[in-house]
Amino acid sequence: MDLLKDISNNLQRGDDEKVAALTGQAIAAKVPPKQILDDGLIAGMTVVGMKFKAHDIFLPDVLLAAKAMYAGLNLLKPLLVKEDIPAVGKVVLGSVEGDLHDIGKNLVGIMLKGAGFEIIDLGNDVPPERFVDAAVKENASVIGMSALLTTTMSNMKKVVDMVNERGLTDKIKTIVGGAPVTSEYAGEIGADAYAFDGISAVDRIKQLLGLS
Ligand code: B12
Repeated sequence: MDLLKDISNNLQRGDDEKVAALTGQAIAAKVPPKQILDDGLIAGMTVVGMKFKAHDIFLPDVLLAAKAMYAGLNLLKPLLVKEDIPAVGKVVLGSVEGDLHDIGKNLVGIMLKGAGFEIIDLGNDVPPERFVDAAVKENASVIGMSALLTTTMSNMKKVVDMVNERGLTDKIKTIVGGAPVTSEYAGEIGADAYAFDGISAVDRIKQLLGLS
């Protein structure tokens, strides 16, 4: 669809105003929010990632693209999150220490909220003990960790180890995700689950909590 291609192209150009306007148009035209997200915003960000990797564009371009992504995401958020659903469980969510990438983590939070979970979002660059302390304080049953850098992935293990050391494994389950993370890696560090994206995160967490 042309409109979604326009969203993707303008996101790649980092034009947040255009992305917001086009996302608004797509919503008004009743394009399903998930399609706007996948075929417009995420499609655009995928190209940005490839161009950045190939050194065709540079960090400031990626920052502008991220700003444009949020301009669209903020409009989609209320449509992806259904209000007034009784909470089915509490999830503490954050990007691990050293990692400032938060778009994927926020998307996972939106999907989980949409499925009725209560989200305690700790933001990005979250030290291991903050994850565990917050989960205990909030009586959360799941800690979700995001990492986009191969250099920060190992901080996920610190959280998993801390949950073990404090004897919390019966109460708190861990799930990991982010572009460089795999289910093999999750197994290696002893995390309870891995999910590829927000939708599968909902399924995996429901399984972990025995809700499905
Ligand atoms: C946008 C972006 C940035 C933005 C981030 C803005 C923001 N607010 O998030 C900025 C410009 C700040 C940035 C900075 C840097 N970046 Co950057 N960035 C990207 C880029 C292009 C897109 C990431 C993104 O948002 N994708 C879209 C979202 C929707 O996808 P996602 O994050 O993967 O999330 C999905 C899944 O992974 C999953 N998921 C994510 N989290 C979680 C959590 C759980 C619990 C679960 C279950 C699932 C899950 O679900 C999400 C939804 O589907 C990637 C390229 C790429 N291919 O990933 C590079 C990339 C991640 N960055 C990279 C690099 C190198 C950097 C910098 C070091 C650059 C520099 N020289 O300074 C810095 C590091 C800053 C830091 N300390 O974190 C490299 C990492 C390479 C590596 N092997 O480690 C990448 C891969 C680019 C590349 N190919 O070289 N970056």
